Amino acid sequence: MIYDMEFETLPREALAAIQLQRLQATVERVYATVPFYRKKFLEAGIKPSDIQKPEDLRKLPFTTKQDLRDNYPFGMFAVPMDNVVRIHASSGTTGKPTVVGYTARDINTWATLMARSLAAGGATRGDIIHNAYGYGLFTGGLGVHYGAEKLGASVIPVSGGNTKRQIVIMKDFKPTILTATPSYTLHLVDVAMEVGLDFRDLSFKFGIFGAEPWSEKMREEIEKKTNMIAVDIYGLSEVIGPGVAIECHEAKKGLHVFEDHFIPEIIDPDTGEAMPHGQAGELVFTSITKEAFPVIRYRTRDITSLNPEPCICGRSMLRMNRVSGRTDDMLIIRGVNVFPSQIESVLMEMEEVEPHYQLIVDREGNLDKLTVNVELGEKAFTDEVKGLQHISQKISKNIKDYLGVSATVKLVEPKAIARSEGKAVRVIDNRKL
Ligand code: DLL
Repeated sequence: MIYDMEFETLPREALAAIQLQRLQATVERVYATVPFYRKKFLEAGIKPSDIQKPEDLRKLPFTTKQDLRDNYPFGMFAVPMDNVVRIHASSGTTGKPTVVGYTARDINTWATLMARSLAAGGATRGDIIHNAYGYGLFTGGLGVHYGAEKLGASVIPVSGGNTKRQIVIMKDFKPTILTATPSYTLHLVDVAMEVGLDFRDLSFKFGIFGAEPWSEKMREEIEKKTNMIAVDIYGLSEVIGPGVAIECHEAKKGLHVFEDHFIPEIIDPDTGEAMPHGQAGELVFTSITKEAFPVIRYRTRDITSLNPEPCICGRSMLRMNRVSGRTDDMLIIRGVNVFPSQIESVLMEMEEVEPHYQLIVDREGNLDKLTVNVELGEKAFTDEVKGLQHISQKISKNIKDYLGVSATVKLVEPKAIARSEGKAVRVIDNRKL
């Protein structure tokens, strides 16, 4: 029995009461212990005692990634270092990494949340979990690891990389759950094939995939190639790591947010105004139980919407829809806004190409130029009549028709695009150099 599970089906009013009480305690604590928050609250004219009802959350100022950078490395911690037992960091492609800390109680909270996540994703104590998320400063590996142990499952701490050896382990240890990024999963499938193994013949039942954006089409592709049920898991280091939200394997339709620990909001990224349920905007989180590194109204830059509809699984927690991209990932190509995930959806409609792609953006004179590199699949080689030029023209036309942006499509040989052991690198924006 996983402790805390009773929060998942609470009536909404009961949940709101718990949230308010935990929020008040958190606000009081950060005001007393983190100079950054005290200063921000004073500037906004807010005292902890002003938080009297759930809507009062909106009176609090936002926290941004830049605020965390300004307080690098430990300036946002709300406890003395004596009480910090673990440190993680997110690699950040620009600037300094974001550093987060955990007390012993935070580690226990996180393990419980991950046990609940794995259970929602289909895992039980009888399962063997092949954990191919990277171990180290990244939160994926250790986050899943502690959750799996708390659940009572057997965890194989294989981490990312050494892919051929992973295939041997999968064959011999017969794991039933795979945890990895969706892009690394596709790489595992390819490498298995190279050594003459069909992934569908392995013993997996469920895959718990996240840490990067992926599309519904990508889910179909992975399920088809692996014969497992694929669920989406979401999280970020600043909020705790994985275990912020997950799909239930029953519905696979939106990710239940663990609202007894994190309060989600959706805002208009330009104005900061609250957006109604159902409308897409920037996801904001407030943590209400963390000790070492609480965050108040943290702007994630992830774009999604919230769905309050009841779910067939019986959980009363709000669902967030699949993250479609990040505000800072959005490419503006000659004035048109494009997310890599939208290009992915177009590519995944085409049988002739594989779900391995990279977007290259350059500036030629004053004009933006988008090049889509995509790998050819086997089907492209058997389809002699139409030829490669026809395929690239068709992709260009679909991108133009669906997204309104012109792109040069370059078909590259199978395996030409570098594989990642963790998060895939989908965009190379040379304009930023
Ligand atoms: O990626 C934590 C994690 C590990 C989540 C394992 C799921 C599984 P960070 O490295 O801090 O933490 O990166 C967080 O990754 O703000 C999103 O932009 C993106 N991301 C994470 N999960 C998803 C997902 C981990 N399911 C950043 N769909 C987040 C889309 C995701 N994007």
